[in-house]
Amino acid sequence: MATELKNLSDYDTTSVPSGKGKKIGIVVSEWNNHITYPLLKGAVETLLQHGVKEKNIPTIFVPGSFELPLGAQKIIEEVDAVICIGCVIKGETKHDEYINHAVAEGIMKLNLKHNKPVIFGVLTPNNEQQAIDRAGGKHGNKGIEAAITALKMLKL
Ligand code: DLZ
Repeated sequence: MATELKNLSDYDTTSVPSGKGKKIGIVVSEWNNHITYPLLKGAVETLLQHGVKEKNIPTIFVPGSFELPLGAQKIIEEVDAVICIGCVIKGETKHDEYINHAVAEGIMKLNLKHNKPVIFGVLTPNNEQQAIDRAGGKHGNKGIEAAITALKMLKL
């Protein structure tokens, strides 16, 4: 998982399956939206670039990352895949651990229950700078990677 000095969003566009005809929903956490909105932008631009039509990218907003699984559950029936976008920055207490574990488990359960890709596009940084680095900074944009993951999983 070492990502130091690597821009994770550099990828070979020809290796990504087309999203033509696919409907991919996005659920975005409003908490830390200076981070989550750039992630959303990265995800949407990538889906469009790979053939998903704008009208086929329904996007909904939830208050915080904890609400991402329920948000995803609300739209999962109407789409082929869901991308969940959030950012939980470590603080003085263990709140981040509780949120991250709950969200990861909630998202995984949705994957298996609905047999559809539900992508964990949630940053779990130790500090603000690590978040910025992954939302269009020196480590790329995790929203782009979440979109690519969705397209690859739809191809399985
Ligand atoms: C409460 C809270 C805190 C302290 N930190 C974050 C965070 O860093 N990132 C995030 O997405 N959400 C945070 N939240 C909000 C929770 O996700 C949730 O919205 C509230 O606990 C209400 O359920």
